Amino acid sequence: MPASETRGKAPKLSRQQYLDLYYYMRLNREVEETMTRLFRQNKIVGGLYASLGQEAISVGTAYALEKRDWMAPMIRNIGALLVKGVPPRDIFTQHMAKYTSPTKGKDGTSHFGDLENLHIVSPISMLGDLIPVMTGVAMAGRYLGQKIVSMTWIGDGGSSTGVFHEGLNLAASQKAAFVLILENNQWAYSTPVRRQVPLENLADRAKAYGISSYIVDGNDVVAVYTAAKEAVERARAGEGPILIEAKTFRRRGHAQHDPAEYVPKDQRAHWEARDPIALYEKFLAEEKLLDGKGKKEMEDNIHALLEKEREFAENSPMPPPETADKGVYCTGPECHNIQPKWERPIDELLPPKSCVDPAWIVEGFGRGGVSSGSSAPIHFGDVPTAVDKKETPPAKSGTKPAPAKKNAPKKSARKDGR
Ligand SMILES: Cc1ncc(C[n+]2csc(CCOP(=O)(O)OP(=O)(O)O)c2C)c(N)n1
Ligand SMILES: [Mg+2]
Repeated sequence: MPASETRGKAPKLSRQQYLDLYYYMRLNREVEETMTRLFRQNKIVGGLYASLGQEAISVGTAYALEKRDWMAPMIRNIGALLVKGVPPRDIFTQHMAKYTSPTKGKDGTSHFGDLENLHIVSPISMLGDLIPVMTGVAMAGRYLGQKIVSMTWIGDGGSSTGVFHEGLNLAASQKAAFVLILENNQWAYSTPVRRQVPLENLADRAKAYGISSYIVDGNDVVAVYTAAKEAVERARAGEGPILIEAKTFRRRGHAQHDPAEYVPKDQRAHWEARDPIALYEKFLAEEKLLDGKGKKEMEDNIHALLEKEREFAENSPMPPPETADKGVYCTGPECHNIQPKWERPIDELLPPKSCVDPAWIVEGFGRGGVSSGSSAPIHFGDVPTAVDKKETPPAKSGTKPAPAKKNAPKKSARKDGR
């Protein structure tokens, strides 16, 4: 049995939901194709990162969120921005550093958010840093009495940063309603995943924090959505954070400048034959959810929308020079005026109510018990172990008793006598 749970129930999506997933994957791909053309025309100011072949992850996971929920996308999550309601023109103007962009031309990539309406926290370039930030968002939501879930994404490479572990530990110990999507696209820049982490499944990282995890086929949008929906609802119900490893492949280089010639040809061929949009089109046709006419209509709508949005972006002005030093640092209410949205009485948090029922004791803490999955041999100097007591410790529900006797190191094992 792998460390992660397999997803249980069969998906129950309406026809419209199936079509929405298709629409957003197509929109995601077409937005990026439009930006590739703009990049080649030298109209994109910063780097351009592609999520070609990973659209099912951005779309399927973000589609599991409700309007009230919060997310923080990474560079390959344009699909998640679109699902949450960001218009394509914001993505174009932002990458072209136009004055009409969400950051008024201050940034050339996807470093923008919308705290007021869409509940999007701006990406941060430092890999992993969004994990504690979004944990904090989930904790704040609970404090205010909102029933929100927060979500962010991380790559296989980013899952080896220190802050990934610090953040996930914080989320686990706080039981934050937080869902982390680990996009294992096999490469971090030019480093293959197997050369940077000695794990078969990166979902196993969840074991270290005693949290649940899932592994999904990241090229199957229905599988991604189903796992994400289940995780979001479990987190909302108070089960704590959940990690989802979505296995996929980065079909382009790290960014436009990288031809990715280091990728083995057979690996590329394997994944190109598993294009998430082509796979989903086959599914939709087999299930009679979309015919040729419906597909053509959707394509025409997407092309018409993107034509309009691209024209808007191209015709927008660059920022006036005198605005260069404005809006760089938050200066308070004239920058943004965000007030906490209390959804429970503030009284609950004030003494004496807030401190009537402290819970200081965590069951099993400090006794060396295992937290999830397989067991480590217990060898605590100051606590009598099963070996000392010559008995097997009682199993916690869902965990096996520690095989202490067999695996415990022998006291006289060291030849140097230490
Ligand atoms: C803490 C930190 N270290 C290094 C970088 C530089 N950097 C940006 S993206 C990247 C590779 C990330 O690989 P992965 O996490 O697998 O995501 P992918 O690009 O595959 O989506 C690196 C090393 C960074 N932004 N932050
Ligand atoms: Mg990667």
